[in-house]
Amino acid sequence: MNPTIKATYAKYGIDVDKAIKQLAKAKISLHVWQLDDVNGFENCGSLSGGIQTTGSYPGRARNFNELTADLDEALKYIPGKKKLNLHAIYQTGKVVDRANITPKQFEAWVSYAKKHHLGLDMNPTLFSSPMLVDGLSLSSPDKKVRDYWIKHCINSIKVSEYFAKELKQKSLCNIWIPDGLKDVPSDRFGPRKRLEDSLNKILSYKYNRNLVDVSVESKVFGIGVESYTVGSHEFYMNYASKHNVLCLLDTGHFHPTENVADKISSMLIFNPSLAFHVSRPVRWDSDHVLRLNDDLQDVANELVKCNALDKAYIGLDYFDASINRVAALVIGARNMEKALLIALLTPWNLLKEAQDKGDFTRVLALQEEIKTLPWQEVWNEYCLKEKASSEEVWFKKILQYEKQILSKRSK
Ligand code: RNT
Ligand code: ZN
Repeated sequence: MNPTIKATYAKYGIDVDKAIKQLAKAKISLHVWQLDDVNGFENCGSLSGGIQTTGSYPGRARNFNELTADLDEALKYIPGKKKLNLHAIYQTGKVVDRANITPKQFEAWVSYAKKHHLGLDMNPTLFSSPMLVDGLSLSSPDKKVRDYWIKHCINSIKVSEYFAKELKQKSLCNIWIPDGLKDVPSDRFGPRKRLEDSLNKILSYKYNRNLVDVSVESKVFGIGVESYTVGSHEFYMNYASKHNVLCLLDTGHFHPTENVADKISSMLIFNPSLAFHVSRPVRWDSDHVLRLNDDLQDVANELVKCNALDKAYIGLDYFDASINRVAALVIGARNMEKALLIALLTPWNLLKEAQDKGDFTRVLALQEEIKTLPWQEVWNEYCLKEKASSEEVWFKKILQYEKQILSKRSK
């Protein structure tokens, strides 16, 4: 590491080597669904549940072999510790009904994860299914529908336990349901009461809490479900603290002017941990690729300031079908890492001290001053150490991959 860069940061009390070490330990869970437009391997028809991918860039991964080939490529360019975030629709081998998934359908993923030293996280898939009746799953008025999804969720938690045991690291099982209504509801209480009851039934399966954390993901609205979302933030925040599960904050699931980063410190005062789907909403929950923008930086800053890097689950969640999907995964993941690095290179002690002294002029001056510190030099060093290519190199390599592999795939 260039000694002048180190000295520049040392003036602010920042140890660059320590920052790099901390970053190398932070786990990012890469969402496999960016690579295939959330299709999965079940052939379950079009995407439903109020989410949508837009674009028709060639080269979508159509099966396990193609998807893992794309992952092989992406992983080369993403520094740091990684997990893969799976959905139940990525079951492999002979497809079984979603309610009946077992570890067997995920063995191929475990082998892949072992080979690449990855962890695995799990998500039951409660969308893109004929059992999503009138847009409702766990909150459906029909007991058969609820029971079907309860079974699916319990089996997904079991798959998570299997991941954790095999890979010797904790696995997150995150429950997101699309349930909601297009127009003004006659009854808001009933569906929420049924959702509470379904979740209680899921949690009556006593999973090993040393292996698995269960999280619940709230949302504000979806396409076609604009007026009411059963699993709102208030619903899950209360449910999670009462039942000792984690809240998952998807950064695209709040009102557009709400600051999601501001929620982190409050959540961590009352909860042992927290989970994330880091996304980028553009005017709505559009799931654009992460940019290194102020919103992302704010989230990374709060995670570092709250000392939460080793306890929070950081998963990515976006899906852009209008550009090279492998590049999309790499760009977003590298931006997440960059934001964390910048946060780790920030003199929070000095900033907090100035705030507590009421010296707000100093706070503002310092906040602006640190923006021009040479974090890119540290980033290059980090990528070198991690054997992840530099900015100029990775993009060229992905273009070659596109030419040789992706462009040959038919739609
Ligand atoms: C949808 C949620 C959910 C999905 C993925 C595929 O709005 O964000 O997390 O995006 O699980
Ligand atoms: Zn999400």
